Amino acid sequence: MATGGSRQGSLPACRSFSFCAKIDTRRALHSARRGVVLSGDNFSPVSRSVGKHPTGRQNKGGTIVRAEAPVKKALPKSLTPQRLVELYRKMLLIRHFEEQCSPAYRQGKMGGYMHVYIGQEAVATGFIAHMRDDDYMICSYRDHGHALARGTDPRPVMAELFGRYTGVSKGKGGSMHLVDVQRGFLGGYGIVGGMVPLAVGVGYGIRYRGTDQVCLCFFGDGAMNIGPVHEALNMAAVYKVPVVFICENNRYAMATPIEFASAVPNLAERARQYGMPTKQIGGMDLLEVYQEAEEIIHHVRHTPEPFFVEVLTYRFEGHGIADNPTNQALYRTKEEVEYWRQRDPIVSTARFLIENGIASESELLEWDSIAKQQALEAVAFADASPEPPLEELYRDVYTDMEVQEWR
Ligand SMILES: Cc1ncc(C[n+]2csc(CCOP(=O)(O)OP(=O)(O)O)c2C)c(N)n1
Repeated sequence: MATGGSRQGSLPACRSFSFCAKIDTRRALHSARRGVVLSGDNFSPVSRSVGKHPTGRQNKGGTIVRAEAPVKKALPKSLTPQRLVELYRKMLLIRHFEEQCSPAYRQGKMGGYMHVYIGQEAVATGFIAHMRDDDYMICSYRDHGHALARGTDPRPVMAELFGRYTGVSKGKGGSMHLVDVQRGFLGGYGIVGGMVPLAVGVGYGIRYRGTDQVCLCFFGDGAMNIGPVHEALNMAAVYKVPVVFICENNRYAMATPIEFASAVPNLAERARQYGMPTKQIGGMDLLEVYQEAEEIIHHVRHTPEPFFVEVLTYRFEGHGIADNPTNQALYRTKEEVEYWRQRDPIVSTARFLIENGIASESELLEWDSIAKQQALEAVAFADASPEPPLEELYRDVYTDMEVQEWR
């Protein structure tokens, strides 16, 4: 892999940070030249208040306490430079894919609703990197990143968003119901917390068969106020199922800051009461997520027992496609969003690659344009794909399962 060879001439006249906000690779290169520090200190408080809750609580944005040491900046032992590049390119693909989603939705190409994962890419990428081919995963409606991180082809993913027959769920699921059973991706789910009891069932199945597979279960902080999630966590610990519960705490459930909805906003602390190991980790730095995920998944695979990990992250966009900037201003400030944008996982990984001589500026730009091209191809594929035929309407509604012997 080439190192150092910069391609100054190909960079835009990128004078202001905001100009570069959407073009992450360029933003990273720009900030690298300016010497801006974009990582470390992930979770220091954001010291302002936005809204006031009827209970009198204020959204101070800063009550989350980091339990762990700040970002590690060395390459984890098990992570080769080549593998890091692969993961970086995965994050780029997720980002570019989702940047194509909002305009497509606004052009009326997608039905239903749509939530993007922009800002949280390091979480899915860092955890899924440790999945074996025969492992399982399941997640919420913010599922595009998880599918792409698992290696699902972006074209059928986009086609699913467009409601086309070539989509991963034959166009019948849409954005919130991606699935790729061949890769052990058991689906995105629109019911908040709904995937958690299902993951316990999957974990129980693994225990029953006696294999050393694991199931990764991704859900948001809002799910921690859903009753069945707590029943499921309790059962998981009682039955010692090999499930990693990954709570992606992006601080908001729609427009509700976590402090308004959770009496104990430290969710790892809450989950600790279920008698399983828990940990709170940073979710904006790919290297940190990767390293922590490796240890956690290894533990669950070999112990086996469940593990609850709260990953502190942030979504840069609104809750969903209808959550516009005017609405967002009611519950969070531009400064808060900018604070987290400064910790953009794509930007900090790009800087790591450059500063450690793993990639050159021209390589970063090339990978960026390849990822964008893949996203555009996915849109073109979806556009050109047929709609499901009418007779598909009732197919797959109930399974045509043959009764087989168990085990
Ligand atoms: C059981 C249930 N209650 C309410 C809703 C409406 N709803 C959709 S998303 C959402 C917020 C969930 O927030 P969180 O779990 O933190 O996930 P995030 O959107 O932050 O990823 C709510 C309340 C729902 N889909 N399901």
